[in-house]
Amino acid sequence: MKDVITQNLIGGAWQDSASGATFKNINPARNSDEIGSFPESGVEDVDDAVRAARSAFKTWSRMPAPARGDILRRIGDLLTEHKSALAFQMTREMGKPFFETKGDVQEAIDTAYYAATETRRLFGHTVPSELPNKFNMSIRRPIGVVGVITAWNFPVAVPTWKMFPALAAGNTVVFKPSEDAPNSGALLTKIMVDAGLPDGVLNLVQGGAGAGSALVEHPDVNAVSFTGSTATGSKIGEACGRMHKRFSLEMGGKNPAIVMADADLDLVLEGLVWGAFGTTGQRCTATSRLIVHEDVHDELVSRLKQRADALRIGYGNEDKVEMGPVINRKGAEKILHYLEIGKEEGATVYAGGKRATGADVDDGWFIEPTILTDVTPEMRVAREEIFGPVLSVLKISSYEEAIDVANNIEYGLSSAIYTKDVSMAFRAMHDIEAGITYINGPTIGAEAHMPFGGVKGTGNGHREGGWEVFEFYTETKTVYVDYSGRLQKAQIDNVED
Ligand code: UN1
Repeated sequence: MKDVITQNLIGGAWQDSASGATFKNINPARNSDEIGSFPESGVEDVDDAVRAARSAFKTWSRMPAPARGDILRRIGDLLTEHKSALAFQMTREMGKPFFETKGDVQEAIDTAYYAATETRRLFGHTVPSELPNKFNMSIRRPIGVVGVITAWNFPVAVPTWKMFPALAAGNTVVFKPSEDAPNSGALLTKIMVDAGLPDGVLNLVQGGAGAGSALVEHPDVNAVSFTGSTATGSKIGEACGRMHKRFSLEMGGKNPAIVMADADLDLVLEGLVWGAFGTTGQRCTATSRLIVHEDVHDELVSRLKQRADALRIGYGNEDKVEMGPVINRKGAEKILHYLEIGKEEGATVYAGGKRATGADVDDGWFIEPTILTDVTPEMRVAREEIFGPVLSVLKISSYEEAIDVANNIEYGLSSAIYTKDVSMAFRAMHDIEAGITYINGPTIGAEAHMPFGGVKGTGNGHREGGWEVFEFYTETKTVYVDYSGRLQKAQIDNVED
């Protein structure tokens, strides 16, 4: 496997942007380590990529779905072969520790094998007709060319959540990775084409907002799947709505972990450290609110502080590092700004709270694992997504209050409740407004074969992952076969007035 690929892939040819423009990407843990200069693509590049995808669609969509599944299986095999080398480059590019980027690749492997098996299902329905000698069924058709726009925090897994089911269903793809993870996207693309995807079935265009909006606005792109910020998602939704395109949005979260007084605090502690500070808190599923019963509040936050203070921060490709940097200067500044807002609102910085310093971290964007206590439900730090290692702690005194506080936000992606009370756990499964609820586990850790997505401001009603994502990537075709040999009029011939 190559270490770095700095070109677009259009119709099977690796190439620079038409204008020759590039953007630089650096290692967030070692800013002096420049990864490369990648094509800053524009309308012309996107147009070429969409044209290639459209022309490949003719044969790809007609290939038997299980034959497409065979290629997906080979992609899974190649990802397995290159797991460590790919993970190393991902950590270098976006910062999370090597053990986490290996998990990211594993999620892609699981998604590949799962999508391969779905190519042997892609179920439709057969149902009785209201008329004699007539057969009714629905089948699934691919949509056409799909635009895939993704974030940097899961630079391999999340693109595959979109591309693998899209390809399995017979669509072709134009993929625009995040500007902060272009190399991971390019290496993934190379593995996918090496596994046998025909030219034009998958096209890669690197770039920022310009490339993204060219893709969304292209009249020959039939569907767009996006993971990223709420602001960008809203713009994409507006454009797609105007152009009658199908679109799937995965956006922000402010995920609560509710801890009731009867919870196993040792288990809670492990779950909070992983949920709040894993991936440096930069998951859309990260635990960003701890909603804790007053009886166990003090003990829990003090034990949590000890664990947060002891986390080993550094460059994720080095041994024993537990938490990496945040993605870039802008990300770090946003987090620090929110800490100022929190203090002004009356929250207490109970642990962390500033940029980390030291020989090991001075050349990167590192923020200390931070715990804010005395947070109340109306504060901005309790309601807005910070996307960093910051946990806001809210104290409650009953289950009902916990649910009210948990639901008092515009988002609804993931959630958790820790309790030994079975009835309370089952009530919470229904009461928490979120697409995902974990019982006695952290808010992170979705599995590839389960539906993934959020309610309220997090998304627009679609699910990724699992079987439900195939609904998004297919159109239903209804087919009637009349073998009576005569004209039969539905709603008329079978009704006597
Ligand atoms: C994301 O942050 O966009 O459930 C995805 C999880 C991961 C996926 C996160 N498997 O935390």
